Amino acid sequence: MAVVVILIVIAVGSVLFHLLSPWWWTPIASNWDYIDNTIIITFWITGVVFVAVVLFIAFCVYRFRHSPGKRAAYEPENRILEFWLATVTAVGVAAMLAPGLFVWNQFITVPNDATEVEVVGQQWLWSFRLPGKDGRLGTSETSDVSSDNPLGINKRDPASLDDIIIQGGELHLPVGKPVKMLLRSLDVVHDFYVPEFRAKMDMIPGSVSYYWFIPTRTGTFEVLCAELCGVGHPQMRGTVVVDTEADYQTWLQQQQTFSQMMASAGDVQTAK
Ligand SMILES: [Cu+2]
Repeated sequence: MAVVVILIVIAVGSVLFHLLSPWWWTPIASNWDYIDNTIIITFWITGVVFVAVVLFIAFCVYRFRHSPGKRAAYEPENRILEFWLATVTAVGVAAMLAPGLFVWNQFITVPNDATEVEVVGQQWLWSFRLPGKDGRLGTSETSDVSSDNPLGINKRDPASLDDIIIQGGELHLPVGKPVKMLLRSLDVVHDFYVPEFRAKMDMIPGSVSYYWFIPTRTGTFEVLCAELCGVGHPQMRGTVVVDTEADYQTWLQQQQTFSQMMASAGDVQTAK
C-alpha cells in the first residue's frame, strides 16, 4: 500500500508543483507567443499522459496485489488494446510535433522589411554589427580576423566601411521593428539566447545561422549563451536594450563605424 500512496503523491505533487511553482517564463518581449503556445500544448499532453500512467500503475499495484491462492492469467496478445495504444500514442506525438513545424517555418521565413543585425560569439564575449547608412552589412572572412579586426570584417568590401561595430557592449534595437539576427561564431559553438524573446539558435563556426523576431516592448534584457562553450560559459553574458525609435537613433549616432575602428587601430600602431 505504501507504493500506491507514493505513486499518487508523485502524480498529484507534480501537477501542483507546475501549477504553484514561482519558476515560470519571464514575461514575453517578442512576437513569438506561438512558441509559448507550442510548449503549453506539449506540457498538457505530456502532463495528462504522465498522470494517467502513474495513476494506472498505482491502480494496478492495488488491484492486482498478492493474495493467497490468486493466480495471474497469461494473455500474450490483445489486438484491440494494442490498436488503441498505438493510435492514441501516434495522435499525441503528432499533436506535439505539428505545432513546432509551423513555428519553425515562421521562425526562418524572414519578413522583407527586417533589418539585419549580426551577432558574433567568441569565448566568452558577445559582439554585434549593424548596417551603416547604406543599410547593408559588409561581408566577413575568418581569414581577416586579427587583433585590430577581431570580427574578421572584409576591408575590401565597400559595404563594410560604414558598418556599426559594438565589441563586447550593449546591443540596442528599436521596438516594433522586425530584425533578422545573423549568428556567427569565431571559435566554438555558442548559442545566442534572450529568454524574453523566446528565440535562440546555435552559432556554428564557419557558417551563418539566422532567425528573426520583433521586439514588442522596451526594456533591458540579458543575453545568455545556451551552449556549453568552455570554462567561461556561465560568464558569457550580454545586454540587449529595446528602445523607442528616438532613443535608438540617439544611441546609434554614438557608435563607431568599422572604418573609424580601423583608423583608431592604425593610430595606435603608428604611435608605437
Ligand atoms: Cu558561449
